[in-house]
Amino acid sequence: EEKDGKAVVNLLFSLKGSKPSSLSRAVKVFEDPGPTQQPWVEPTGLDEVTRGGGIFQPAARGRAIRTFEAKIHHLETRPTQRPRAGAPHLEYFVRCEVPSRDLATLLSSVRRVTEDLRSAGEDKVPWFPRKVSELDKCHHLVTKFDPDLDLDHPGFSDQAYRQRRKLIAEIAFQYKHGDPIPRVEYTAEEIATWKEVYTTLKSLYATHACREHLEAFELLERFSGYQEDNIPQLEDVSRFLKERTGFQLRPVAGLLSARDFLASLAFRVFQCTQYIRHASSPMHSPEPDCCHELLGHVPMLADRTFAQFSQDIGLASLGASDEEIEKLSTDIGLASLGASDEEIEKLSTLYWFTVEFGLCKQNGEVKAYGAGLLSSYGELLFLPYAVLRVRENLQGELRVGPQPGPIASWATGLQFPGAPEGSGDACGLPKHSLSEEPEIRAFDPEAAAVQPYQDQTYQPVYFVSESFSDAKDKLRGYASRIQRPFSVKFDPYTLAVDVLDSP
Ligand code: HBI
Ligand code: NLE
Ligand code: FE
Repeated sequence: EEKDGKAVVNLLFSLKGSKPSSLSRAVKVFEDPGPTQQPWVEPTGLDEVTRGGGIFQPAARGRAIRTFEAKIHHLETRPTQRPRAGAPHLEYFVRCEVPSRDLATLLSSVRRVTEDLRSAGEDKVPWFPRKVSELDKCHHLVTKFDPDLDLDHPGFSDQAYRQRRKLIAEIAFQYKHGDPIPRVEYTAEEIATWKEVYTTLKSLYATHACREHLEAFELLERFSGYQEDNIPQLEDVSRFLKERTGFQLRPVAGLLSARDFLASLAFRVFQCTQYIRHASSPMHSPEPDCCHELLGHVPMLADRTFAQFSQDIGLASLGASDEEIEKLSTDIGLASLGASDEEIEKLSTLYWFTVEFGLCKQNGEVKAYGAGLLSSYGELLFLPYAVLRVRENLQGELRVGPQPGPIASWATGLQFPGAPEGSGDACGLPKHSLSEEPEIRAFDPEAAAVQPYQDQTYQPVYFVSESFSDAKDKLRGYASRIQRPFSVKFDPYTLAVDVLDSP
């Protein structure tokens, strides 16, 4: 970016070698860190940022690079995304402002002490939101499950319900980033549906929900209007989340395209429906509704690790190309070089098996952390019928049908809380006469990303992680293997995404 003889550049690099001599050469480029007035605020991923210690003390921000009269706007270190053996494991990200005439000199000096230098890239990438307010343009709805169009929707022949949905959708259509989210006055019937869902789910959470969900749920009951007789207002809940993890809500009229939905996660924005499911099917809804968002997603988004995990999926999705983006890009004259079409599909699938239907181990028990499970008491009640199977050991042999395979070592000894009475099998789970028992596999992003899934009714397959942070680490590994001609970096100060050309 250039303005008034000043250039603002984003630089991402690692230092050549890791010996002190090269460190001291680098210091000569970014000279003399000193005190700054700006407080040190954690960049994304608090847990993985190495602070202090190196040459870029937090205090260096805001100070001049003396040699070039440059100002450092932002500076941080983070682990290298694709570490190579023997190469440095830390990357440096710097945004600085220099007089335009010094830019070339600065870049060549920095190049001397760094490798993989990447700088700001503006025009080689397809359009995607670069700052949080541009989410106003991410509003492409998918008509699947629309009560006006889908004959199977439980509200299809209920005119009053469809009218109500239109009214509430209007809030989302009018909404602009930064507006307070308008409150909805819910009807007695809507509150009765909420009460049915809320009380049943609450009775299941103690045994079925993961610890993080239980903890946040308690806070939401205390501070954000979570009660059986009250549907919480999105504005109140959004404020709660902002304080916990920086996530915020924005209202959305229905099922969004995977692209727009994932893109918003990159900015720690969760697109949240405000209407409620039809009164005739409280136990399960194939489409998101406020029960799903408020009871399933919101408590999880209040957890730091989970919030980071969700944002990582979002960041990985930015710039992936599909036909729609292709066309749009051609229309406005941009070359489209994004990741392949398939990547968005794979990331949505990954999202599905983690954020929506993920299981994790806690104290030797399997617990639900997926929002789609935590908001459907029908599916939660059914979960203990799932059978643990090992695919990895089958070595090409394909088994079809409901008979359980050998019990994996990680699976033995795990107990499902509240498993229904029945003849227990080797891993403590009851066999059931259901024709198709769901199965549970160890979480592996490569496998989960291509696993066919079900969005009409209960899942035939679930993936269980060792823990959240394990799922997060595995996902990060997966995302770093996606080929993109650029990399993205979230700036938590401006809620914007910086785009950097690859070397
Ligand atoms: N849209 N409103 C909304 N809510 C979701 O949970 C949602 C979505 N669109 C796509 C989606 N979830 C996922 O199934 C993935 O495709 C990302
Ligand atoms: N099946 C979930 C529920 O009934 O709450 C909603 C899933 C939305 C993807
Ligand atoms: Fe969801």
